[in-house]
Amino acid sequence: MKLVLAIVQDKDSNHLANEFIEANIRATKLSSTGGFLKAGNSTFIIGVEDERVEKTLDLIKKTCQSRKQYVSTPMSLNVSLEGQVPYPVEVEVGGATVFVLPIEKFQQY
Ligand code: 2BA
Repeated sequence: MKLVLAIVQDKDSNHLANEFIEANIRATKLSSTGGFLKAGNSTFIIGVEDERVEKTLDLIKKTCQSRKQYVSTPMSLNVSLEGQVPYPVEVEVGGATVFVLPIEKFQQY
């Protein structure tokens, strides 16, 4: 069994949750916040049998789109902008950021 952690954009999260229900893949959706944009996103926790991991990844890949977003200040630059007009910087936010981890034990009580 594997634990799939998938960080997706809020715009795709309801569609993805419905795809999981249809495919009988059990998932928990958490509200999360991106560290860089400090904007809301959704994190799915999915415990899934090894043989269904690829199906899970396929659903995430087909459902989640990458989109461009604009940040009004170059937050990654550690410089003072005093007296300067912030300008929009384009970032490409991925369709999904996915981690697949081994599960040592799975119990339900
Ligand atoms: P955020 O941290 O809000 O990042 C949103 C997008 O901003 C990123 O898209 C990337 O295009 C850009 N970005 C992030 N950090 C940057 C930096 N230091 N300099 C320049 N641009 C930067 P994605 O890479 O597709 O990430 C989407 C969301 O997935 C992230 O939202 C974060 O919540 C999560 N994420 C991405 N990589 C992660 C990782 N290694 N560990 C944990 N969470 C991650």
